[in-house]
Amino acid sequence: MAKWAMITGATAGIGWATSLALAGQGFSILATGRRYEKLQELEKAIKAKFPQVQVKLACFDVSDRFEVSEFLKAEAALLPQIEVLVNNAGLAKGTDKMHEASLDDWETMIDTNVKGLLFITRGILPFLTQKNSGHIVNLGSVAGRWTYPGGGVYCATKFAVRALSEGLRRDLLGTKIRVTNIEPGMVTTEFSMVRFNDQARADKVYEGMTPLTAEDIADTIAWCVARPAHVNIQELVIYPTDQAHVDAVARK
Ligand code: NDP
Ligand code: 8X3
Repeated sequence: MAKWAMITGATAGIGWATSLALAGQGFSILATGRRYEKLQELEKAIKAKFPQVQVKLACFDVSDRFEVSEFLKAEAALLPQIEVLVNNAGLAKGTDKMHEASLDDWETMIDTNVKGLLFITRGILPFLTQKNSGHIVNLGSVAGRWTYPGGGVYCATKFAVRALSEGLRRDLLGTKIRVTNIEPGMVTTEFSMVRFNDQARADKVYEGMTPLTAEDIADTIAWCVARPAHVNIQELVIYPTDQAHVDAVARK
């Protein structure tokens, strides 16, 4: 039977690259996101490189409980075959100070990065516990270990991802299910454009330095997944060489 990997937020960046990387390891890919045309482009890219790989697309919002439950119902036949879940869908909105920031931005980050991850995990995990195997890879961040000005709420959501990853490992102790929290520093994706909604401001984030690429993170995720079943990479902090800390970046 095919082994499936489900990747949330596969329409761009790390999720897109991870879908390709796991397809390269022979996984069938269940790719999800809100932009259907991007999912279709991803399917074409996977099929062009790995024609034998099966691909399924599911378009929904991870932060919407109703949409998640409709997805779980629609894919009920496939869910027992999921072996790897990559909880990648996530975002930052703004870098305003807490006394000035938008409540909408806060809600979007908390609903997506924390509640979305929980809705998906709660939906998929029973299938993993039932067969006593599987691997959940969460996208945390260095922002889940250290804070920076204007990042408080985004950081809080990624601190939560770290706590949830640890909590999952505690609850799953004694099973064969692995839980990994990947914690990257600066990666060039659509992330900064989504955060600022301003291309010039987004470009400035990476000015004069060499950030990580989505493929760097995808390779790392694929490596974690490919470790022998008795090896669980629990947490992994990955910075670009030009970044020593959340707020320490070497620029030319
Ligand atoms: P991108 O903006 O390139 O990709 C984010 C993905 O998340 C998109 O596919 C987007 O798809 C999806 N997404 C966002 N909101 C929702 C939602 N409500 N429902 C479903 N899908 C959603 O960013 P990255 O690839 O950089 O980010 C991926 C993860 O990595 C995030 O969790 C981010 O916090 C984390 N991260 C990123 C870092 C960076 O520097 N880039 C560093 C550390 C961690 P769509 O819009 O189609 O729904
Ligand atoms: C994204 C990395 O430093 O912009 O999680 O918060 S950072």
